[in-house]
Amino acid sequence: MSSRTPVDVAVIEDLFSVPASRVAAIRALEPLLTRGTRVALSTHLNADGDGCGSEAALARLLAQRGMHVRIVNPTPWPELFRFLLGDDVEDATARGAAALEDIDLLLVLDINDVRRLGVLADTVRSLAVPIGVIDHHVPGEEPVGHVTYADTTACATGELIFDLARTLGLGITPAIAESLYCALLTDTGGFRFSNTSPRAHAVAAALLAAGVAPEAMYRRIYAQVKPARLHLLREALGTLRIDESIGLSWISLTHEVVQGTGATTDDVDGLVEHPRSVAGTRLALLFRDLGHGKVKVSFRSTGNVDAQELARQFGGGGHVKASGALMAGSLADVEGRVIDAARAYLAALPRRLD
Ligand SMILES: [Mn+2]
Repeated sequence: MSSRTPVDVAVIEDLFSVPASRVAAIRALEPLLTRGTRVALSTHLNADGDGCGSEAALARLLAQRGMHVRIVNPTPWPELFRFLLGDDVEDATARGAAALEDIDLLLVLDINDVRRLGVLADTVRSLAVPIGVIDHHVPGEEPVGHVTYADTTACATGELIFDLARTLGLGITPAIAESLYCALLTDTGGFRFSNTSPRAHAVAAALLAAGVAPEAMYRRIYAQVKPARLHLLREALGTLRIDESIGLSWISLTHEVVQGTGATTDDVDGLVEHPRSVAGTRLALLFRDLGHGKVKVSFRSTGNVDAQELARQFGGGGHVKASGALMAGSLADVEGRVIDAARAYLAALPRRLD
């Protein structure tokens, strides 16, 4: 785009209208959304902010049409997104597949692969009622729906739910707006990822106009760090070593530190992103002493550095940019061996950061 070419105002205004292909898909789904219908909403294993937000919003929208709605997920509703469920939304997840027995319709959100429905998959495969899918992913190996309303250009499934509400003339209440904002906010990484389209912001603008308080949403979703995680981070950063000459950064955690801070494995897992974020780093390492003569090593790389190739030297593996290995020995011993190998590997590799 040339910096001297002005943007057509009509293009900007178009951002607020529902794309024609979506209107057609919504009209195909509409005959299933009738008064008195018992509908279950489901989403993938370990529902994320988009899955939960889309369900919480759609449950309320379909209730406006006089439908009887329940949520039936393969795994429990995450505590982080509990605030999206009010007294007006029924979560029947605890009843398992039995909660699907008497439904007239199933709507699957934010996935199109029956295998990602986990414990519900077999029941869903044998359901005799219509199944609709609302999703923004490329379909998986075992697509599930009879009627599909999908668009991979949508930043989140929540954007598609918003368009459904607009097309069917349903009201965006403050609770619905919050749920959809949660969907957009989390799936775009706080409006930072490449799916942060102009329309993502247009829909977010409409949701703010409908009453969402952005700071409150930020605090509820992102300002939820447990003190143990920060204590662990302080200890971890105290061990940070950086070799700028070859682009290698690493941190090490003793068994005592992890135990002493009360941190969980989840807390430890993301720590390697800190050495990885150091400017000029090509390879980041995290050493974690498990306390029984074993050390877990995480390898994270950028550019042309193959973390997997290095991890394989130590009996590990994974992906090109993210790998791991479980090694026998003391922390100091394992650290020495891996750092030596990493230095040799990086020294032989031309520098390319992209
Ligand atoms: Mn999504």
